[in-house]
Amino acid sequence: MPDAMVDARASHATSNANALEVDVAVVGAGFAGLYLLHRLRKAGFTVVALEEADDVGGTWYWNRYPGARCDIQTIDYSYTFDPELERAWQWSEKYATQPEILRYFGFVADRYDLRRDIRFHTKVTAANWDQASERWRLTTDHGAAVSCRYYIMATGCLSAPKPPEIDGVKDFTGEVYFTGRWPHQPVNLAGKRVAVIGTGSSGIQSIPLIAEQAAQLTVFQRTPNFALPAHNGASPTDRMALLEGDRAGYREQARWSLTGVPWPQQLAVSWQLSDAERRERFEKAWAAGDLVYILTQLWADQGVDVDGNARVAELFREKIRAIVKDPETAAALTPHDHPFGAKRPCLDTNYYATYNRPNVTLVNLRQEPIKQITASSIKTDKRTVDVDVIVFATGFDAMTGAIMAVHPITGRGGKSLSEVWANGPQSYLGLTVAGFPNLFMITGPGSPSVLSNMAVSIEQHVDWVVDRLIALREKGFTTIEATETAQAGWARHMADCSMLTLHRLANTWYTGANVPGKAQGVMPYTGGVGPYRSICNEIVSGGMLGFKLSGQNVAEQCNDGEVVRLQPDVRLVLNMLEEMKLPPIESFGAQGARDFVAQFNASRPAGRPVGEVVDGTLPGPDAALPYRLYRPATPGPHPIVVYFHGGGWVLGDEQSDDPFCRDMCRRTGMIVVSVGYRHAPEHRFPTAAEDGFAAARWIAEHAGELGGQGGPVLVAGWSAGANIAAVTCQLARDRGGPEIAGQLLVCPVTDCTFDRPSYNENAAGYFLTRSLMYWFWDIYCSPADRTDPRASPLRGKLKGLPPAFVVTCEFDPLRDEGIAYAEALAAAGVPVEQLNARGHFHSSFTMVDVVITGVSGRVQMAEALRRFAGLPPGSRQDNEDVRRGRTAPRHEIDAAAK
Ligand code: NA7
Repeated sequence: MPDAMVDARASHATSNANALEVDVAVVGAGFAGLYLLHRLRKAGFTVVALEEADDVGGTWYWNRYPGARCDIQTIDYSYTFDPELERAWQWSEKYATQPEILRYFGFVADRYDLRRDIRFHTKVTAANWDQASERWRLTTDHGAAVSCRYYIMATGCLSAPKPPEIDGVKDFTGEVYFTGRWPHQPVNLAGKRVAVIGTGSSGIQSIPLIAEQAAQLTVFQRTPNFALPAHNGASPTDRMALLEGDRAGYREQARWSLTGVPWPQQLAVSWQLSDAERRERFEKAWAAGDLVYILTQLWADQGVDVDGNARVAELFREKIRAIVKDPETAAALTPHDHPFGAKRPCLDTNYYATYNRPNVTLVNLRQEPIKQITASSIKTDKRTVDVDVIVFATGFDAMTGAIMAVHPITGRGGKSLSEVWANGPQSYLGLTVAGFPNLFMITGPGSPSVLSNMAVSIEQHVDWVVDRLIALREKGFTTIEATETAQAGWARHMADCSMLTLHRLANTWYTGANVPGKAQGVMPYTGGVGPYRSICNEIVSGGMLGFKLSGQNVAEQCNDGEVVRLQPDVRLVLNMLEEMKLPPIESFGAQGARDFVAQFNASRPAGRPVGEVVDGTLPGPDAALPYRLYRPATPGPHPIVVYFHGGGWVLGDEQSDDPFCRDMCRRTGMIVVSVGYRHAPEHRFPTAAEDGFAAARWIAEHAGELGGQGGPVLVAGWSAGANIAAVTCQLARDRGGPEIAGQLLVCPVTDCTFDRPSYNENAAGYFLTRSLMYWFWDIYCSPADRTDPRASPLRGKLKGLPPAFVVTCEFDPLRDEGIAYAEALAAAGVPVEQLNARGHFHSSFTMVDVVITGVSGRVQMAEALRRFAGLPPGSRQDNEDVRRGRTAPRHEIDAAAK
């Protein structure tokens, strides 16, 4: 009888038995399951936990391979819900071993008397939602079925081991071990020929210890990994002092941090530091032996920018080359195919040095893949390695494996979770799935989970779920289910977040790439632990946004909607500004507002290096105007972009958009000349417009002297600067030049009316407010002048203008007048492309290296400028950005094409 049929009969048998009725069933008795049990019981729910193993511990029960340790400092990898528990348990080492961690879970289980509600040796074989009774029915391979109101998967992210996927495994007659299912009895490898397949954390932790025992160790490596020496020992005194000095404060900081470990956010960017400074920081991190530290504390751009990351990766590679004596082995061990941190880096003890031992050989599977495993050997394209033992350290079907693959889960209408997740996991918050009422996942795909200190993320999820169940009970609700709208919104937010970090650039178990045939995509939430927590809290304070709640005796409640519509980094910026509780900028007066902007700009990341920056003056209509010229590092002459800064015709100067000008200079490979036009109230309309036009004409006429190409120039601007750029194009057409090849208008002011919807929808809360715009207009221009096309270019003649690229942002009062201008240009026969940037605000694109999700828009702007100048598409990196979907959708207006 085939296995599947045996399984089916077994399930059928248990499902007919009398079911155990509980409020909540929890699957798993690991870190999450134990805490769930404790909290649920305390809250008065009846609970059973079902656990396949014969004791508590979850992943720490199974992963008993030599060298298994935690790789987050153990003081951080602990329960924090009970200060008494914290005082009662002392870790013996900075990174505890698996036996010590398992003892800890035993200690916790005893302390709260948890075992009495855990059914061990019990595998759930199926879970079905019964709509009539509004309960889940679980069948198991041991004991009665379970009927529960709520079903909580506390199954862990890395608990379903991946099959070896290598031909002939079953033919091998020697000993076979899996790191993720290591025997409980001692394994004696002394004097044996051992093969280890896999060099992730498990391989890297176990290889040095196996090498000490085995006669001969052959390591089969598919992808080299970055491994940092743990420097294990006692917990570092500085971290202990921080924790013990203010335990509650330390824990709270962890909860609101990005990773779940309290380290400050780095502000210095890599290009601001000298080689020596970078090296010093790296050496300090190497000596600290802390993954979270080295992943976050070197420089601000290390995890978000390819160049900033490459600087870390290269220093790492130097270390590997210095430790490993054989250059060929060193080269094979050196990772080149992924950014540092995009694949889970490892923490090791003597890993690289192990390859200097005479009994250790590395086989590089990239050069000689395994062809077959025979009764006594592993054969590659180039050699046959005879072995007595094979250790598979080949990892897990991560994140979704334990939830989806282990047993069928059938939700409302008979829909199975594996169907719903066929193209990748869909969830709301990584906690719930639409169509699966009353089902929760602890640290499921879509939550920070494996990209965080799991201890913090588990506690946050458990607390959130149990608090919700209590609230539901109080209000008489018996079902809770995510809506499709909320879930689709979360998928969009997840996709936006995945643009923040470099995880999407590597093929890893984070993306499902390690399992053949698995859908690909970044599965954990990359927006950070603290931001995630605040979103979960917002959902509650927003009346359970995105959830449908129902109960027999209460009216159904559904507060449908998307929880985050802003880009994740825009949300952070706006939250930060809100916390600052600034008075309205207009209340400062013109000079006060200028001082504020200067101070604000001083605290932003410095713009990136360009070939040369030159300050100068040019003759304006009746006064000299300052300018700042940004020259690319490439040989000239280059086309010239005349740039006008933002600031409502009142604020800013030729330097105030410095990072954006540098970014455009680098991406376009063109000279950018930022013009210091005169401001109101000292110089009211039409001074700024006339200065802008005069500057463009002078720059075009003196292109050669500036090192630029002769011929047409381009114009660009942001906000009021985009207004000046648009006006300049109209004046240049009407006044006989200069010739302009194209205009880039970023969030332009184009009209003096305030009745378009975006003015009301985004009147406040997005930094540029409606009242600030009123103030700018009042200072710049009297009502009588406002309809002049030099103030409101939308009211001018648009025929015959240069091609345009118009950028508008969703959460900007100026959005609709920008769109109106693009549409009017198109209607007038001007070739125009439009970028409607979803989730962005007025300042998104000029906040370079702060609003990282703005990169796609900036890539498109630079490409548009290059097209206008007749240049081929830009750098490979930029094209790569576009190819990898880093760019927001753009649409060309039909009329323009004609
Ligand atoms: P990982 O990190 O997934 O490592 C598995 C390793 O096994 C990795 O080097 C894989 O190479 C390799 N592998 C997987 N399948 C094969 C086949 N078929 N042939 C050759 N090599 C293979 O799992 P770990 O158990 O080490 O660690 C899991 C997590 O636990 C870890 O990240 C920590 O969070 C704790 P690949 O890189 O896929 O090319």
